[in-house]
Amino acid sequence: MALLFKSGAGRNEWWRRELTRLEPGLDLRFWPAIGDADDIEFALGWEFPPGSLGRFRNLKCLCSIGAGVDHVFRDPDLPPDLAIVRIVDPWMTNAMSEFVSLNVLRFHLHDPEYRRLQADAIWGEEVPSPDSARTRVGIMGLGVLGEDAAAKLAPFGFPIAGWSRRPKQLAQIESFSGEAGLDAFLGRTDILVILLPLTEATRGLLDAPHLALLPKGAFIINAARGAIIQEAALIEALDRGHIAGAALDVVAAEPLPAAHRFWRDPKIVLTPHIAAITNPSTASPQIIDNYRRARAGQPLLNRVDRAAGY
Ligand code: NDP
Ligand code: OXD
Repeated sequence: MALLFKSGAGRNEWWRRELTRLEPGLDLRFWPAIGDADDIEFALGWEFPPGSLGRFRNLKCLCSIGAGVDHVFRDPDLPPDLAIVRIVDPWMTNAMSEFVSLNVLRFHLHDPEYRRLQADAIWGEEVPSPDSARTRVGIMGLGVLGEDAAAKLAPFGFPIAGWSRRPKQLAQIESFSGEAGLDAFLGRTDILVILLPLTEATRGLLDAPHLALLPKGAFIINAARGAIIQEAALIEALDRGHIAGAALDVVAAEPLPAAHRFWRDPKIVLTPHIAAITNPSTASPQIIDNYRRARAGQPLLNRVDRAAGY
């Protein structure tokens, strides 16, 4: 049984070290050096070319090398019965919560305004004191990442709400859910954190009418997928000051083209999709666990719900 690996992230040797340390006899094949396609029973990776997985007749499981699986569902010829799993790793979850906390605190503490004052060499300008009890944080997506970010932000004293597909009961977090809860959730949110998967239901969800529901002067942090926000609507909302600023770790077209206006917009803080990068050292144990489970026909960990798309 061979494990086929494909990733463009340039960490192949690190992955080889970790995976073979845990499974010394592992027959590890690096895309595109596949060998006999019938040997491949487990695939681990990012963006296998559409249609390519159908040729592996003995493939039992596809593991996304990240938490997101939208790249998997872009393949219209994905074998219909293929089991799909994803990475759920406390190390990665903590990294995301650090990223979210950095940016929530950045906006809450008026950092964009202080940067502007610094650029103009102005000392002592009066900026209102921040009060965490009055900065309402709203987290779209209360899954593995959203729930952890909410729990880590709560001790600062922010009123925190979350929006998910199904209602939740979480200590200190107000729960909104489904289409019925979306408008009220946005209307009470000063700092919006996006931690949703990209699915048919969430693509383009944050359009002009939904952005207009946020209070004037709201901030947005998108660490999920760029295509969840309609970028033209975001630019328009930033230009007229309805949205005061955005921290974007993800954009609709990655890598962001050099001519894109996001690079130069002073209201945007950009990072290149690094909020929570999969760590081969901490992620490999669950991958090898799933590889063994797939071989033994046992239930897999971190299984993706194909009907829901995440
Ligand atoms: P989970 O699957 O654990 O959580 C997803 C959450 O989104 C759930 O709360 C789910 O609701 C909610 N949700 C899904 N669809 C809808 C919908 N239509 N309406 C309302 N709520 C919805 O995912 P993770 O927390 O592990 O990851 C979230 C995303 O973060 C990933 O899909 C990936 O795209 C992105 N990501 C980005 C990284 C980066 O470096 N920038 C790194 C890792 C992940 P419910 O609870 O009811 O199911
Ligand atoms: C992921 C990502 O989904 O890196 O893990 O975006």
